[in-house]
Amino acid sequence: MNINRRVQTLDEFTIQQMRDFPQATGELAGLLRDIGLAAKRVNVEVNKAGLVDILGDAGGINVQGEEVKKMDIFANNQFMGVLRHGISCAGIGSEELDDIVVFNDEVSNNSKYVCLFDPLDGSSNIDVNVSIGTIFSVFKRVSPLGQPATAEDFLQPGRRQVAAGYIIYGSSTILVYGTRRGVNGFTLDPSIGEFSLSHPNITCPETGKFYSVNHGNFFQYADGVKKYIDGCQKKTKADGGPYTQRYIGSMVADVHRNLIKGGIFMYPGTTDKPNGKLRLMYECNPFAFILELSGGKATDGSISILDIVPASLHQRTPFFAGSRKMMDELEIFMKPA
Ligand code: P6P
Repeated sequence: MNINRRVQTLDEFTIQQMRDFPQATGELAGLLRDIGLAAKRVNVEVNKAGLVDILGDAGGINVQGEEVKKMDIFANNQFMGVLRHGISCAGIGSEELDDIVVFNDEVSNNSKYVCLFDPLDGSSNIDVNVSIGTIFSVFKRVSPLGQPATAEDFLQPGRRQVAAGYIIYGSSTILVYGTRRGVNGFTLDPSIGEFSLSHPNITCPETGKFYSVNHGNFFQYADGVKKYIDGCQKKTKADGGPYTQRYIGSMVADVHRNLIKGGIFMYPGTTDKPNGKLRLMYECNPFAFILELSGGKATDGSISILDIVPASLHQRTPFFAGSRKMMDELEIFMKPA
């Protein structure tokens, strides 16, 4: 066995991408490396969260009306700090911040991109050692360079993302991101402290056997959703089943499993929350971008997530995403009668 298998680090991979595309300025590559650096710093704290006073509630309530965990704040500050002091990002939007933060210094105002993120998704799982994650979305600015970034730079339809991805802090720590050139996954190698290419050219299987949904809300779902879930439970070997219901309650972990193995993830609207729970700009858009790039699909139940024109930074949307054939079957059930 070749124990010296040449594995590209994230830095080497992004630099190779620049060599392959000489017209690239390197700003996007730099931004992705900045995100990798912040992720390594968050990973250190997540991995020892039980040992330091960083568990539990920070005492605040965020704009979502959710208890803010100390780790949420720490993660938010790591990503915001690295991006503010980099040379590629003019400002950020975050689940943890009521409004966008425009960096407004000479270098940042000349940066081409803005970034949105959920710094620590699934944070309710922090105290019980369930995988959690960071989700990020990158847009090219529409406002003039040299000026501070504006709200319009952020409120763009997801189809205009230039990059998007996530980090899972789990049994291993993996960073997955997609650009128009494809989706690639990098596993953090503790022996060298670098994200190393482990999942080149990720493609979402066209079908699968996992369906992910919170059954506790079943009776609040629309009839088409209930009929589809009912159908999932009745699948036999003859029609591609039997299916398995897997729902971790951590979007990053659930969607990542379905991306790799095939499956469908659903967070439908309910009678209590007609727009569902998940946020469009920094949860649904990034995953929709990655799924469409890798051959999967993501909708709000009627249109592609990527075609939703955002009205506000923290707006929510129903979210259905995964293997194309499973999504196509769901759409048959959801078609208006
Ligand atoms: P529920 C975590 O709080 C989160 O935002 C996602 O990571 C996860 O998929 C979802 O909420 C779980 O929500 O209502 O099923 O507990």
